[in-house]
Amino acid sequence: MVFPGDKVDIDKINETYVISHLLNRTSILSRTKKDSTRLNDVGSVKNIASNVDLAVIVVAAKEPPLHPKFIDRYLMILQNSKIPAIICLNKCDLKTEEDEEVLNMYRDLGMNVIETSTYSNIGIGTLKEHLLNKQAIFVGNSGIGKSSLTNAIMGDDEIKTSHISDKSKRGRHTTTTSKYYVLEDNSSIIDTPGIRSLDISSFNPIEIQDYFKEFENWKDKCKYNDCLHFNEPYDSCIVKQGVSSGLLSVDRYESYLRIIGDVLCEKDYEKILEEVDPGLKKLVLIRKKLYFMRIKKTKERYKKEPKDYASKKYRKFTRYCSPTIGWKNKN
Ligand SMILES: Nc1nc2c(ncn2[C@@H]2O[C@H](COP(=O)(O)OP(=O)(O)OP(=O)(O)O)[C@@H](O)[C@H]2O)c(=O)[nH]1
Ligand SMILES: [Mg+2]
Ligand SMILES: [Zn+2]
Repeated sequence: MVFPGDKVDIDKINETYVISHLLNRTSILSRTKKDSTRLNDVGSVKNIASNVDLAVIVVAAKEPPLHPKFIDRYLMILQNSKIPAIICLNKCDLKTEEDEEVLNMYRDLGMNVIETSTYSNIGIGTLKEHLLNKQAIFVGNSGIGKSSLTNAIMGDDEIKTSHISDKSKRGRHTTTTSKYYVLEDNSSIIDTPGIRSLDISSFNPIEIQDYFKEFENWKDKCKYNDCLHFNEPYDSCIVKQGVSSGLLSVDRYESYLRIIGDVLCEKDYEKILEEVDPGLKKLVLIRKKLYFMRIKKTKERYKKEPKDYASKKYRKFTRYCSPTIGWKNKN
């Protein structure tokens, strides 16, 4: 089977091009079993793209509010597949101070973070520069503007985009299959459908902390070398002490606990949180409360303001280019 980004040899037989040979892949990005989308393919392993040089993890300001939990699973999967990643905050026209805090945390971790707005035409040139001579992929939840960004970069307005579902603010899965677009200068973009939750249950619990770079200088000082930094005695765990003292981010720690909950299959996040020391748990819950207050504020704003974006009509067709077939219009 071929996937977006595959490189192939083709033969021309009677005016028809056929794939004669699939070249070796340098990388393959897959979603594993339990990832859920609306598309009912839960339970299957699905390859998303091949030979990806750069993944752009697209997140959006405000809808819903930005939280590391939307980024960290992607970072784990990409790092595991050895695919370099950058973070792109789209809808920066809606950016709040809290969003800026989250972004700065990733900047401090050495990540490349850019900000874009397809509405205000901000950062599109910068994003385009990152894509130069790369086979790039846009990944992220539904409704955050991956297709809108692809439109903006391609300089046309033909890719189907949609408005956020009013009730859930979750987006509606407008893009249903990955599509490959060729830019000039040996560059290309693979626009992917939004994934609601990424399955990371195949990761080993003790490995999770390796994806939390800021834990690096702390974790070796924990008393137990298999410390998972949640239900071990507080005195023995330097990571937990780091979070309590404000030197490590509570939001990232919360994201870490969620991932640990997923990986230790029998436990969910709530159960994990029950086992965390009361003081630390309180700290996490306060942040969570603040997060939900921001969601409430966003919802109220949507009630008050006219939904100009809702009137946007669905585009009639999408145009895509397959590396093997060429340009095609699709109804
Ligand atoms: N405020 C604001 N809204 C934007 C921006 N870019 C896109 N949107 C809106 O966000 C909504 C979702 O955009 P899409 O491009 O369809 O999102 P997507 O990530 O491709 O969604 P899926 O295909 O479902 O994964 C649309 O209503 C866009 O108009 C932006 O820069 N600012
Ligand atoms: Mg889309
Ligand atoms: Zn520890």
